[in-house]
Amino acid sequence: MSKMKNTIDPAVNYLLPLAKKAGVETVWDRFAVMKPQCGFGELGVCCRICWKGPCRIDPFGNGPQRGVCGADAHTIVARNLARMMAAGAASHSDHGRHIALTLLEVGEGHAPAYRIKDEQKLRNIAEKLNLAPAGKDIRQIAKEVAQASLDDYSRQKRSIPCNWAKVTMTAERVEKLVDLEVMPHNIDAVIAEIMARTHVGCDADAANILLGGLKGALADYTGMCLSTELSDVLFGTPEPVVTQANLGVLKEDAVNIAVHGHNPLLSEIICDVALKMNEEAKKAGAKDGINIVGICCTGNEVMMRRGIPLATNYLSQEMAIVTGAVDAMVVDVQCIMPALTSVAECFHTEVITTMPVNKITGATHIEFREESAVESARKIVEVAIEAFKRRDKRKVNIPDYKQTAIAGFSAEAILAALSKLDAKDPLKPLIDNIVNGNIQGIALFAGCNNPKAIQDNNFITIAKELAKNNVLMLATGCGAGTFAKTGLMTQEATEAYAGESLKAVLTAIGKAAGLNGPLPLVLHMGSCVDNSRAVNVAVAIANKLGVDLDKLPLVASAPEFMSEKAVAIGTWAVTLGIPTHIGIVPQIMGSPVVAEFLTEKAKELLGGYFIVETDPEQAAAKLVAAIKERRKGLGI
Ligand code: XCC
Ligand code: SF4
Repeated sequence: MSKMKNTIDPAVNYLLPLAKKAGVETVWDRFAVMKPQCGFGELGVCCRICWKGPCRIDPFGNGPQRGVCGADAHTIVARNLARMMAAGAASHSDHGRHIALTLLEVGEGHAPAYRIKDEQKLRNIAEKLNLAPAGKDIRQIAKEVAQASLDDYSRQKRSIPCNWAKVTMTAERVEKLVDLEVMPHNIDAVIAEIMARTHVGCDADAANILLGGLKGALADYTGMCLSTELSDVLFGTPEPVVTQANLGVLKEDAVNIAVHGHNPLLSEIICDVALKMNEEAKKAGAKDGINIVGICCTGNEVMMRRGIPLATNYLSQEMAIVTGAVDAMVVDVQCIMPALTSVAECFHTEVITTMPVNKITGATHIEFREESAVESARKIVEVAIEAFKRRDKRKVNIPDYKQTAIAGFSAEAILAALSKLDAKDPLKPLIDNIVNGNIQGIALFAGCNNPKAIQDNNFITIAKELAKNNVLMLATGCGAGTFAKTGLMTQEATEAYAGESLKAVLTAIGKAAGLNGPLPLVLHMGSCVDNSRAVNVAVAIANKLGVDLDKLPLVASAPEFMSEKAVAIGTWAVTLGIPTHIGIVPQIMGSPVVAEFLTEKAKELLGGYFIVETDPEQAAAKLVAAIKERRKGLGI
């Protein structure tokens, strides 16, 4: 297999031959032997929902057109898809629940490892949630905000929308979604409802199942909003920070601890504890003490708030271990390849699982509990130091690749930068420049990597094209990881790739904000749950213009997506009215009804729609066209 087929990441290309030599099997090896992948599965027409099956529909029309129960391709495809949305919503909202419960504990005076770091933000949230915070004690506010968030998991009245969904959208959007009966009232109930209605012999109408799915996607959105906002309260609202990305951030003379997964509850404490254990690392022979690096979205979380360097994104997580320099890889939830422990067998690396519901055979399990967070973190760092002592120097190969990355662009940080241009009306300079065409539109890049695409290539190709077309770009998740690794989150990238008018605007904002040059070409907004930050910005613009989100020159792209969470995110983006590109063929093509619903009917109903395009250049052209269409609609 030629190198260029797998990835454009130079660090990965450096390590792949070494992995091969060491007999390490990687995601790309497993993908290669998996091909050809099952055609029925690819089309979404395989049903395993009951044990009369598995049933599969013949896409060519010669074989069976219905499952044993009589379900047709449309029912089967829609059910499979809705269940993916439910799983995505479950993942994000479970993460949110942990954060909300921790905030409640803090309010109640338990959980000594945590505190309220951003009081102002907590007050702002309380205001937004109509909790009348004025004059209340901050701990009382914390309790009330946590409770209002937890109510979104327990409310039984179907007519009352989730708090976080209601207060974070435009009024017009809320009304539309209530009318369509897709506004969630209770995250958990909506997820359960999807599972129930897709049980054998229930909802068989594809469009109706999909509407259920949209509600699930909005439940995902709700969980995501509260995750992000409450994390900022506990750990601080991100501000621009200069750091580095790619595997070259590992240090030969340090105890390297990689934090991987999604939830900042543990990684934040590990960072605190590690600072205090530097001396112990040095005593063990690590001249440079402890070096924490991030992978996937836990990495994004600590990068945004602390400037911790990002080692790599999803598809190359195994490669971090192949460097031979990672002493411990600490994982929490989501996007952790079960393969990690097999790779670690060839090295000294300790893979440490921390969550009772996320264990991996072969890993060391050190359970994390909020009430004893510091002890768990301590134990983890001790295990890492012990592992460092066993490190085999001959196996260490740290690729000499890393890039500068400016991260930390929360909605608040973007507004703060803009307020340097217009203190009274910070959004005005941004809106003026959108209206006059200096900025043609805004694109949000989100989502994962997938071996079906060359790693990072779709992101980079599309972004460079959009930059040329003067589109302002935001990124989250592993997409943000891509841009950080490839140097597109730098001022130099703005100089090199931005169209003239975009460059002028980014320079004006950057200079006013004291950056001595332009803002970076792509603004890092955080982890997957932080996609809600981009919605915050979009809603602020929409409210100011007095239009709904489906009128804005705003697009989203998940060019290398793979996870159920990404399915949920993409779907809520569409539901909020955003044209959303996906660069991997979705497993729905076996049903023309479902495909048409998501790409055309959705546009009529919601204003947003999916654009499926695997060719990155074509995708960029389609995104630019979608932006142009929106501008035309606004008469600008
Ligand atoms: Fe996972 Fe968030 Fe996807 Fe990356 S991007 S592979 S979901 S870590 Ni959200
Ligand atoms: Fe087959 Fe119907 Fe059972 Fe699905 S639910 S496996 S289509 S019999």
